[in-house]
Amino acid sequence: MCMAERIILHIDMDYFFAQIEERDNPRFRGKPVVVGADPKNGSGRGVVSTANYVARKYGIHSALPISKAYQLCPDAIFLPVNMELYQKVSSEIMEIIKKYSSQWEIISLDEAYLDISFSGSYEKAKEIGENLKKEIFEKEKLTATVGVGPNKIVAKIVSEKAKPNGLLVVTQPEAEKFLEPFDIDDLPGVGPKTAEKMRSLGINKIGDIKKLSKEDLINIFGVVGEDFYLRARGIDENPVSSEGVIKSIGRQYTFEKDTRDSKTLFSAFDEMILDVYKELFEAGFNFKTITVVCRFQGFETHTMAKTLKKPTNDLKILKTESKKLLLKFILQNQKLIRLIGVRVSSFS
Ligand code: TTP
Ligand code: MG
Ligand code: MG
Repeated sequence: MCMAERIILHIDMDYFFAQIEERDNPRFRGKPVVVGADPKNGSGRGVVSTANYVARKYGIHSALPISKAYQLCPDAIFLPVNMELYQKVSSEIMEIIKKYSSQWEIISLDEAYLDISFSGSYEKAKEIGENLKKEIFEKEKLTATVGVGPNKIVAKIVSEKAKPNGLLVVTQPEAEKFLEPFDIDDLPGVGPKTAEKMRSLGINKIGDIKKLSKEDLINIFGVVGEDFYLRARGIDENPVSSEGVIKSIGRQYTFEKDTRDSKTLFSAFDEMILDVYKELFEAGFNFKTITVVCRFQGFETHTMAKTLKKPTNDLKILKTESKKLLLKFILQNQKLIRLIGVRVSSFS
């Protein structure tokens, strides 16, 4: 293998929140489990965080309104989000993952990349993946899926396709052909808007992107057009890097009933601010940017951000600045409020 070639491993835990609940409550096994907002016999608001694979057979998935999930399977086991527990399990898993390479990058609570180019061959890389899965299972009694590929983009799509409890290796020469049949939505960077535009141009599969020249892609999609050109060919030079591991910390809350009651709004907001602060404190971060999101009746959603002159971890500043932003929303828009959220970012 040429020295410049890389081997990247992507790992993602299977139905993470729900799998932890199943592990801790063996009586849930084999039954549909949904973690998320309270369904309140179908009138609940908020969304599904995740569902186990049994529940997914009913069409239940992350981000689905919880009321819809209840309609699809009223007999499912509905559980609240026990974030503290999931965070604890996540950090234990990440400690295991980090042992497998000095070059790691944590993407979310249940997902990470490892640069394992040092393995020198895809056979060795596969062994590393097997050992990693085995160690996580032995220590945490949880399954994960591993994808191995020549770069981050390919490794991520490989692991998505190998779910659940899978391990799949796609080598550099296989990568381009491997990607061709998958939907354009599977390609990182292609969001719903871009996907719609691509479909209107007859581009449905990743392989179809190759029908357009680099110039065409840049003309249509701007600078990211060049990324699409490369990614469709299985090329991605992004390094695995632990810098900027967690990009933001935030909370949001959907009200029982759309409201403009300031007591309701601000007490929920205070609670979220405290949660954010706690997580920030535990992570040992300073933030510079505060973002507040406000969703009004009819799903009209706005965000406002404030960037401070200096990074801080001061709760008072967080409280004052985020409340100023929320107040602006309330004053600018007379509509009832459905959801509010607060997020801090630009960490140092
Ligand atoms: P994912 O890895 O996207 O999903 P998953 O682990 O539940 O299932 P899969 O087997 O397909 O990987 O997300 C990890 C966790 O993040 C998930 O268990 C719950 C949480 N999550 C949300 O709370 N809301 C969301 O919209 C998504 C996508 C995830
Ligand atoms: Mg997962
Ligand atoms: Mg994930």
